[in-house]
Amino acid sequence: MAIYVGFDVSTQSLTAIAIDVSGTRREVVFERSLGYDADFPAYGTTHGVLPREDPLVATSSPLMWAEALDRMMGILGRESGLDLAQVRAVSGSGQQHGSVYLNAHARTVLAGLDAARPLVEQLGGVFTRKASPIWMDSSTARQCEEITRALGGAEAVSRLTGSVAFERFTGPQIRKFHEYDPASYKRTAMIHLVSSYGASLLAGRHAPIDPGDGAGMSLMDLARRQWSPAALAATAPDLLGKLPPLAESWSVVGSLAEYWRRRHGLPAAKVVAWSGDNPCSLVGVGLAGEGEVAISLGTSDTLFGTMREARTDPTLAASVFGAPTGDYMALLCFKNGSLARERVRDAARLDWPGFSRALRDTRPGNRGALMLPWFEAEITPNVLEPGVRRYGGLEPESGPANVRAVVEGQMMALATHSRWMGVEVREIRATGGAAANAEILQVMADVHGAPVRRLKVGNSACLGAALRAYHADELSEGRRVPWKEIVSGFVEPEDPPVQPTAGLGAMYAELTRVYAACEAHALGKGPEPVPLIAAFRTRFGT
Ligand code: XUL
Repeated sequence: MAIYVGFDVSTQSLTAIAIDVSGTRREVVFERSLGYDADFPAYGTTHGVLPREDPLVATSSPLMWAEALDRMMGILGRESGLDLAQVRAVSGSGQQHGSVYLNAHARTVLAGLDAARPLVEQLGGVFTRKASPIWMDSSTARQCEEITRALGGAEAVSRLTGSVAFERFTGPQIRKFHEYDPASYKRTAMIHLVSSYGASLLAGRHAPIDPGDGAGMSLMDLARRQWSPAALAATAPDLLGKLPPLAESWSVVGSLAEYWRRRHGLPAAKVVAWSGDNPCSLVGVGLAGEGEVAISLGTSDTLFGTMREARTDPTLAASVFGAPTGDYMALLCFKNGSLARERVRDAARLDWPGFSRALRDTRPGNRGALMLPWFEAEITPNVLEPGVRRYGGLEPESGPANVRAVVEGQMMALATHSRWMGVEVREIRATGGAAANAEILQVMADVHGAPVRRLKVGNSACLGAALRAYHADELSEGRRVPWKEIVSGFVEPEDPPVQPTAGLGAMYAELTRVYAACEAHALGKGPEPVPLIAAFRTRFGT
């Protein structure tokens, strides 16, 4: 019997999944989530974000993440019913880009954690910055410009690091920190990502960053998988000495620190390097090759797929990260995911069944009524001034039409911005909370003209982390198990797939063109789309 545990420190919750891979048995034997807002109310978060005045700023609490990890370990140790002695390795996934700032004292504290006292009581003095900027932050536009200029322009940054310097990426955030609080920056001995911070807590020592998450910092040379001296110099002084080393995603960082063994009864299992949530999801959805893409409908909506080589997006919207398999992955991130669907649902005074009903009762194509759902500043495309844009006569009061407009808009944005990958989408694997909604998946299948398969395990990032622990454990014992075999039995899609509705292909192809024109207009890059919408209505009926 061999048990592997994956953790996921995500935006709104911390999840743990344990898998059992004994012989032919392949089973998820434990799954549990703790929501920050409800389970850790003392931190005062809303959807996992600390109170804020500036809507462009988004931070969370690294102490809260540690407390959540400690509580989850307690649950694993006392309530899970697992045979803990069989836990061979653990790994994790972290919301990407978020950063944790530690002083020189942290090294000693991590190495000497006292099992008699809760983790949070011991970590109080290790942070040089109490609030961690997270991926929802868009407050670093100026820093992005400065870094971009220093590195020779947006195309150059994209070629070097895999993405342009996005506001949420860690490098621009570090530059801002250095600018606003140089004294605290100076006292910072180590800057971790959420992922490497999680691994460090588990191993009781500073853990490395993997190329999956490292690529989301605007600091890593993507092709070489090394810190880029030019990018470091363009960001902040003395940065190299404050970063953990980069190490392959399957590196064994150490074993579970004594704290976890004594306090919660866990064994000396291997701690495998953590990675970002999207790289972990790539494994957790079992993506085998080019042509298969996954869409994750979570707090953010993301679309991602594997690439053998490090191609970058000529339109500069997408990011390319190292994949934890050693390949590369392309990713598109839309900040207005579940939060936008919730806002529309609330405005229409519906519950989720009512939201689904509205999708069933409205007509595909929405009679040319379109929404650019930018409730929050958007990442794809880059929109710093939030505000929903409506076209084709859609009004905020239009009720069910807004429901169809938000979902169709999201799906068309995914289709438009992933075109550069040149991948003919044969199948979509759907994951994340909103993938439970069959009506949303139907719109996904219709807009993309491809079958959609929902995966049995909703939290693909967390499952991916557990599978990575399994893979790394085997590798460290000298067994190179192919990825197909690692994921088999865990990532089987639920049957039957959601098939695209016959006869809608031409309509959605046209509507997606209209949507792209609306987007260009809203960004001040294109003419009024009114004639296009009129032509669409003439051709496809009103
Ligand atoms: C990806 C991104 C988000 C976060 C949180 O670039 O910003 O998907 O990883 O899920």
